[in-house]
Amino acid sequence: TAMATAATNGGLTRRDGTAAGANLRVAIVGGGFMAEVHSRAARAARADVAGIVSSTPERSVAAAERLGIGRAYSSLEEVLSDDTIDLVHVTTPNALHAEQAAAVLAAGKDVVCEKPLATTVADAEGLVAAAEGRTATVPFVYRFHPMVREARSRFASGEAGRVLSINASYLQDWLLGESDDNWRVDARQGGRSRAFADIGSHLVDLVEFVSGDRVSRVSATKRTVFAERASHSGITTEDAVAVVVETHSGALGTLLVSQVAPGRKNRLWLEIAGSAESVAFDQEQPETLWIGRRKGSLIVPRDADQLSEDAARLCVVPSGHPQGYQDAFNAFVADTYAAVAGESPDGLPRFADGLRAVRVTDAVIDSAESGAWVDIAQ
Ligand code: SOE
Repeated sequence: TAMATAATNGGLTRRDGTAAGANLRVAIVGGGFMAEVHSRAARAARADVAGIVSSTPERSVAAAERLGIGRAYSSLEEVLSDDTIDLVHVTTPNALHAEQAAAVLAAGKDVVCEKPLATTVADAEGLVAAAEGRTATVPFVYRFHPMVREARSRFASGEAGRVLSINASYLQDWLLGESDDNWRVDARQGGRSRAFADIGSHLVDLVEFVSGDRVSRVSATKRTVFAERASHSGITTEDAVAVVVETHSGALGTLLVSQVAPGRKNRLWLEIAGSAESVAFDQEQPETLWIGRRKGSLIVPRDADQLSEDAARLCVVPSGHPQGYQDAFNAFVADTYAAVAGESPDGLPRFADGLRAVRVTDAVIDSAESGAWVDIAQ
């Protein structure tokens, strides 16, 4: 059935039943949680996940075994000189992204590079230039929830009216304890910003994607709750940051980002008030959308028959059969591979979008450090 085809193709519902990755051979750089998520998505799109390289040859072998990948490369250079590899997924710590993605592009291959695309604006700009003529994408995967597309359609069609205000937050608790530690807290590995670069980048991307509006300036305050953790001391990266934003259309908004909020695991939530209706999406409850009205607010379930075409396209299983994070990831990777095949999927986050998030992140940290409003280039 059509639904079965859609499910095996990940999010990409090609009407002729072909899989977006069917002719692609891909490699993965990195051996952590994200390598696993990327490899599942690549396989869902039926790419050949041919090899993997991690931080040491031993770790590469372990990752290849764990993920059932045929070849463990001993270095990135070895991947890049393998002419049979078409595309590389970069899933390493932040500070390595720019150099590795640039090397992939220089080797004439397409690339998926994890966010934040780079730890400096200059590096991100360099990558956008280097990606000219190639497929180069960044996993802002929350764009691939059907109900996010539905929210976006309501602003794009004018149904929600013009954007008046934005209330959004992204809360997690995995760094709540002093003993919780991770490479991300270290500015040398994660970059100057931590919470905002790591999850605020998703939040801003999604707010702009849904509203169709862009942040024009920010005023931010940040906190490092723990300057000492198990294996790091003198930590300078932020655990939490609060931002007031203004948009090009004149809307106002607030963004709260924290990795020390008890009970919140991955709670990306946004509510955008349009002049006709409000629209609210919660990443932990991705199967519904709240539509707020002065009279008759309602909760819209994910039911392909009732949704915009863009949202319906991403429904891989029928209403009542929950889909979620990995499905969104699969759809992102399937659309990336479709772009490699010459298609132009709507809403595919490319390196320019990665640069945009790096610019906003930099402005947020500049503002938090100076105490002043900071403008963001359009
Ligand atoms: C950890 O904070 C993390 O895995 C982020 O790095 C991801 O971007 C986000 O999707 C979930 O949380």
